[in-house]
Amino acid sequence: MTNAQVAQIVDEIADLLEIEGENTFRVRSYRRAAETLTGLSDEVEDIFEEEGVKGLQGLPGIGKGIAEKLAELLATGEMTYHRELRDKYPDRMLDMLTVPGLGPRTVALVYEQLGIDSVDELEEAAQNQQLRDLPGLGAKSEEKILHNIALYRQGTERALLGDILPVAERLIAMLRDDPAVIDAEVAGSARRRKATIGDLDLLATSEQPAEVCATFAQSEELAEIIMAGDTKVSGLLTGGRQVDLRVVEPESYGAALQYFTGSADHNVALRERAQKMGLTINEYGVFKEKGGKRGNKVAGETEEGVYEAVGLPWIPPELRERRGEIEAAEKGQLPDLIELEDIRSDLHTHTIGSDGHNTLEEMAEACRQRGYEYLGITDHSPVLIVASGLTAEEIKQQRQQIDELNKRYEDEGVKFRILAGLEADILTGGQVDVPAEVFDLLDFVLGSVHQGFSADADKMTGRIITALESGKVDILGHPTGRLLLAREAYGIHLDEVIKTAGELDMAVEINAHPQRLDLDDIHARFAQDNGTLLSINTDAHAAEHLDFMRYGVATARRGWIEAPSVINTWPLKKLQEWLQRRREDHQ
Ligand code: DGT
Ligand code: CA
Ligand code: CA
Ligand code: ZN
Repeated sequence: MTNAQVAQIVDEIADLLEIEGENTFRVRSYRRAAETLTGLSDEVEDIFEEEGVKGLQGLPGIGKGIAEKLAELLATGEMTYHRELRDKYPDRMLDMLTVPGLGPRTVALVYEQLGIDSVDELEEAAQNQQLRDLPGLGAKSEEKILHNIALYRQGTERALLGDILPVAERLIAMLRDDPAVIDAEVAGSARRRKATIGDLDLLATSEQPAEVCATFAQSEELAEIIMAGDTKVSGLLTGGRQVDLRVVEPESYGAALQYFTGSADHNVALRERAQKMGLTINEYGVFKEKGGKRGNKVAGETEEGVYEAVGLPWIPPELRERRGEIEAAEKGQLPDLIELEDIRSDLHTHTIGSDGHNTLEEMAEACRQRGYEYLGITDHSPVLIVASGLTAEEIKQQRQQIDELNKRYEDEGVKFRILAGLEADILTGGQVDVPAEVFDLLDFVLGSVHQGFSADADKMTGRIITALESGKVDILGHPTGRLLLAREAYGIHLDEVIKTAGELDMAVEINAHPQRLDLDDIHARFAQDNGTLLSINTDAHAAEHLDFMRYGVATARRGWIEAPSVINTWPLKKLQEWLQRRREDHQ
């Protein structure tokens, strides 16, 4: 258990006691304990392991009673006292406490006076003006509660990386513009480029932290301030997502960046390694232990220095998930990760020919602006009428248009080409929706499933493998059909599909659309380990969607992917040879 998790349980006890109307002294003792745990630089788990209950009792604000309860929690993963308190109230009542600005006293009040035990009921009561007559509340508070419930609703789920990262980068640019700021970085899961983000963590370094915090708290990007201190500001973005800014001194900036980038699991592993070397590592720096006491600081200013102090090269944030990165770093075997600059084309794009917003020429122009060497157009196939799939006749026309444009590029000496592709539906029987008379006209086919999602995993797997074995598909598009935060992946034996694709020398897509990121990092890594080729594509339905490429590359990096595994990092000639070979093999 992380300190944060333990602290959260202790804080919840304080909430529950307050709801119960316990005396403020007891409530405060739990709050203090939670604060101590949150601010602790060592792991409470480690302290308990090494020094037992005594070690816990030695922490500021933690007496015998709380220490014993913590010991039970750390030893068994559960705390009887907490569970018994929790069992007295429905879970949804505790949800009420996560509404911004709603504290235990108000929750207890509406529960006792009106029997309200959920956010829904509270909202209804506020709308019906039933709260204004309660002691200490008024018409203003009803309005505020309704406003905060709206924020709570928007902010409950995780957010897409694609929605958060642009905001994060704006905030970082704003911080760097502040003359009091020396440097600033995104931290947490956003820096690790996880597909979804719980809350946004930002870090800045300055000699005047309080000034930086005050300026930041006034920013228009923040819809609400939860907490504004001298070294930390917590607030809500418009949309309700929480953002935490921490401001540290330059001498511990690297250590803080390392610590707050996480993941918590990676940090635990790094700390264990440090311990074996007689070092202590926390958000302030790396320290030599002297006779059990913390001694000299050996690193902290830079992140590189922190890793160097424990005998490791710097590890890219995307790898920090405790998936073998520390062992690889130790052996000098970190992957040479793919970068956005390695991408030479996008092989899954749409035009106004089917359901896209831009013309062929506009898409090509946008790709040229992004420095690409070629572009694959993949409008939908005939069967997908809802997305205006192309008829065989329209496919022929598009081929002609592409030839004309390519001719023009050639005449003008422009080093850019368009490939005629098709996003062919994989039908419920595993047939690939490519009209026979146009198959030879196409440079490549991307096969995707768009219907029959409810089939069981065996059926879906069989259907996709039949399609792959037909030899008509070169790239398997968005292999699981997942829509992050909206739709689960369909049932599929993905490892089997990836292996089959590998055996057939096909590529499997990492769809870069922020709502898909499909394959995910784990399966992308499985593909590469298995020798199966990948293709990172945006599925752009408009020119600006081409910028989603960065999220696909981020997912690939989280999956340890190196550029040669990804076919659209290859020069056009190499890609064409690969496609040619595939055609010949299947004749
Ligand atoms: P999220 O917000 O759920 O998308 O994921 P993170 O990774 O951003 O997690 P968050 O915001 O709770 O914490 C940010 C980083 O701070 C986390 O990646 C590692 C570090 N951290 C937070 N609490 C603890 C803790 O109790 N122990 C350790 N070792 N690290 C922690
Ligand atoms: Ca976070
Ligand atoms: Ca956080
Ligand atoms: Zn598509």
